[in-house]
Amino acid sequence: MPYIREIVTDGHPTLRKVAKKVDPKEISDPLFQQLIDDMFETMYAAPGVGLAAPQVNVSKRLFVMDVQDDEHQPAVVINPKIELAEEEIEMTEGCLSVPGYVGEITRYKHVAITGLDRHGHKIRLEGEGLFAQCLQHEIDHLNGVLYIDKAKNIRKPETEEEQEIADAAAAEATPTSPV
Ligand code: GNR
Ligand code: NI
Repeated sequence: MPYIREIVTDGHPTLRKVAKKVDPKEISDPLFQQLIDDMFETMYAAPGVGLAAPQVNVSKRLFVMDVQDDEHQPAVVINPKIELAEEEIEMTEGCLSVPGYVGEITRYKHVAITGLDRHGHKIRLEGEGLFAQCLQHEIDHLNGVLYIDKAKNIRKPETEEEQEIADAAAAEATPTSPV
């Protein structure tokens, strides 16, 4: 049975490590499958739209994601690689490992990544908006990077929408208009 794992927060050394590539032979291991199930359970309980393994103190290159829109299904991505990144925009962001804060960060609007699914099969994911933002956020975690390293105007949330992002709830992040 899946269980909710503890999410570590800023200051924990695992969040600052470059996570190790997963050996494809490990994917079929029941303990690895359990990790994936537990990561989904933990992400939904938080609630969050994504969760990277280092956030549950496992320094391996995988994350789970569910942005809960009509276009994208829940996904686990192992050993992700960014294949395409287009058009920089500023977005409001939060993180389960930095609870209670939001900030403005420059992200690519449109990205595509490849990686392996839970069966070890190659997958490719592509999208925009929160989906693209979340992919970049989770890959940053695998490289020991937190959004607060790159963001500006890190603050306690001031609006209900910012509050939802700070809670890392599944709030559609709004691009800040340059006008
Ligand atoms: O749940 C989350 N919401 C979110 C909102 C805006 C930008 C990024 C995110 S990711 C976050 C979950 C998390 O911390 N994943 O690592
Ligand atoms: Ni995060």
